Amino acid sequence: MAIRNLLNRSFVAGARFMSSWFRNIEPAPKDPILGVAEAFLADQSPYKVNVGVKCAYHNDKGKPVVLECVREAERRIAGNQFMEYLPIGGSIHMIEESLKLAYGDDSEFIKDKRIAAVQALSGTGACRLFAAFQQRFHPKTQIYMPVLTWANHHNIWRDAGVPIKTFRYYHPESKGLDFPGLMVDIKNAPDGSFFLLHACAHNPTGVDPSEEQWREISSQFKAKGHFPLFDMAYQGFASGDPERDAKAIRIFLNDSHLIGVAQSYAKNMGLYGQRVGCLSLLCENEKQAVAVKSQLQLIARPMYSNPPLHGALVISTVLGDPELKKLWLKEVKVMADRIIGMRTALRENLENLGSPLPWNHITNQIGMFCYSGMTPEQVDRLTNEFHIYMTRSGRISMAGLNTSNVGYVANAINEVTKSA
Ligand code: PGU
Repeated sequence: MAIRNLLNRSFVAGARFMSSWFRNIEPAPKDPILGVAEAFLADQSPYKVNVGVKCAYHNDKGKPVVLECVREAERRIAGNQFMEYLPIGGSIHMIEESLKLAYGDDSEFIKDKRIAAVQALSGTGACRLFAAFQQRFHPKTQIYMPVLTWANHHNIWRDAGVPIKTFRYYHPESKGLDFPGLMVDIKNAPDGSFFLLHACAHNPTGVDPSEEQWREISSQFKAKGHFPLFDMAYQGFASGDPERDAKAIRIFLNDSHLIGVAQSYAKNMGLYGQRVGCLSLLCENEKQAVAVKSQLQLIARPMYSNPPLHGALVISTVLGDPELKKLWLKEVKVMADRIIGMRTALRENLENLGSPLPWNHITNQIGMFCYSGMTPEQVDRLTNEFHIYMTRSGRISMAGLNTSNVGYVANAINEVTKSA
């Protein structure tokens, strides 16, 4: 009896100790982006529209899409014998195909084995791996990010312990690129700085530099010895042609830069939930590439040991088969064209409604998002009065618009902005 009391008492004391450990933990602030998706799900209105985040590509009927090339790849890999672990660096085939997409089918850098590359947990994982690598091997160097950028970029580099600086990018008045500001900031950054660049379809602004501007950016990088990491989460989604969307990277390669590339297949293959991507770093020679890859693996091993298999098999099956790759290119173009069509429709609807504001930026911007220029208060009205959900930054995910809801959304936007 006495022993049981003693045991009980020490159990209670132990429990008190454990609970006090958690008692000091405050709830984390809600993710400003993901809260929008939760509010959308809770809304019972039949008119509700989601143009917020985690807003995957939907077809014109408002239905999520599994690409035909992916369905066919899944049929082919069903029941296959590969259920074992991938190596730490991931699937060699998936990596090979990813490098061809980013660096070009006939890239001399691939032939010369100058690229260190590992499979990553989609675009986020690729960025995070790079940030950890930067922190380990260039610990005192900050990373320059554009104003604006995908909000999670800040979390990724902050959690990796890398100091963050910013450079001018978006120009709110023109709703376009602040090119002079950008060039000055690149010039004024200390030599050898690290820069995060969006390869195409900039998120959240939809504003990309022109080819000529990329050339100027590249030569200024050269003069300063800066290192660019290209985040390429939307290859194919901007123009409908993955080759064209890799233009910025190809310009930098032509100018003999060493670069990093973070690739994601979430959007362009519709593999959001499979978490498949690739991080690659172009080195000076094969020896460096071998060393760099081994160090990337050393960082990945204690984080997640090795990446998941299924998405990698899908990618290597689609991109490794000429017929399936052709089908994929066709399907990417259909998705991009539908989005481009929705830009035109949204702008035309607003203009036909007699909106007093200019809306040309809707069609000037490119990719999945339109940075509308609406204020947080106007977005609140869209949500509260019209059941239209988006981030308070005014970013519209074009993937959520279709021929049935674009008129409704345009009308609501006109209502909340016409007296501005
Ligand atoms: N880089 C950029 C520029 C992105 O926009 C995103 C996703 C990623 C990387 C990461 O993509 P993965 O899904 O990890 O491949 N941005 C989306 C997804 C929502 C989110 O916040 O995760 C968006 O709507 O902004």
